[in-house]
Amino acid sequence: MSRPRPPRDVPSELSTGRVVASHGRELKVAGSDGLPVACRLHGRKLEAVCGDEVRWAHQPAGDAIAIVYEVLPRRRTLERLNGLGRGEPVVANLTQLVAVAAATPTPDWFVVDRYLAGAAWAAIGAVVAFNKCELGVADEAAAELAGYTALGYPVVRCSTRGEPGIGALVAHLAGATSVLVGQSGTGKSSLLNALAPEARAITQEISVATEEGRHTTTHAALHLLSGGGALIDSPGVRDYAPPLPQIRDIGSGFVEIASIAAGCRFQDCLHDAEPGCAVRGALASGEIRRRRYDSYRRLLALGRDFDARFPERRRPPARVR
Ligand SMILES: Nc1nc2c(ncn2[C@@H]2O[C@H](COP(=O)(O)OP(=O)(O)OP(=O)(O)O)[C@@H](O)[C@H]2O)c(=O)[nH]1
Ligand SMILES: [Mg+2]
Ligand SMILES: [Zn+2]
Repeated sequence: MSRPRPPRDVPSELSTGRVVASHGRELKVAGSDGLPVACRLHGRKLEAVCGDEVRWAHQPAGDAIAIVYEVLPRRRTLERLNGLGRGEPVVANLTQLVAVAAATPTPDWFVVDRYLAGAAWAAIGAVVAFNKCELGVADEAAAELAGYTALGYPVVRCSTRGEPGIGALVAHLAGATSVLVGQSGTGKSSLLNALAPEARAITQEISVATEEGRHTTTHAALHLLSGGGALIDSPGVRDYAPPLPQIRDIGSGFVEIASIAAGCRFQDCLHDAEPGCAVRGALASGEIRRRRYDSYRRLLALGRDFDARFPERRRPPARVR
């Protein structure tokens, strides 16, 4: 899709800024002085998400709402898969994604895997954070975290209420533009408040009845960190899927599968039921973790389902520009 051209009636002097909050057509844009300005998107074709760089100007009549005329090209964008099988931007111009799980609610590691795969496909760095550690870390969670460490992902244990604190997370955020993602109620907004106290993000106890978060955060918001870098808080999810590549490339979102796949008998092996599959061999020997392989198989099934429903997905996308 081509980027909409700037409209004709644009003021000659535009400022450049970054979207720090987006509510549909209404945005908050921080300029070079860091102060947020209330803005509205010009024209229906423009779309902006938190983290976007935009060009904007005050209205001549002195209207309190300024106008965003242009959204600059995005670099690394976190996207989610929409119902039509396409990617929809969630936050733009990131360097790093922090997948947050916690002692409570019960972690859904498949969600973590899908964020990590999505980060890999979008060339965004990824960190796994395990919050509420002052409550203790169950054996199952400790095994999953050790699994991510073995794959080379930085794993950070943290707590906003006690030991081990947030120091290890601070070290990973310095200088980066990061987004906190994960299930509702894992403490993303609480971590943001601990890291950038002026953020004053709303937080809420998880439900006693369902032991799930209450989906307290409804819009992504960006805050500057005193140690340099920026942190974006995002709404918690029940589930997440990134836009999927062609199904033969889904294994590239799983580092252990990608590194072993070269040993498969067939170059286009999907590590499903093919003979001579090195990945399934590694699964049998315990070199690849069963839960991660299951995670891969779930994404493969999702890819096949989308291929059946949207045949155009099977063709590599036409090159734009
Ligand atoms: N025990 C414990 N509770 C925490 C910790 N961090 C946050 N919480 C609590 O967990 C609950 C959920 O925290 P939030 O920060 O609202 O969670 P969230 O991930 O932003 O949730 P959504 O916005 O719904 O995605 C709140 O009651 C927090 O006080 C922690 O380190 N330990
Ligand atoms: Mg929140
Ligand atoms: Zn294979």
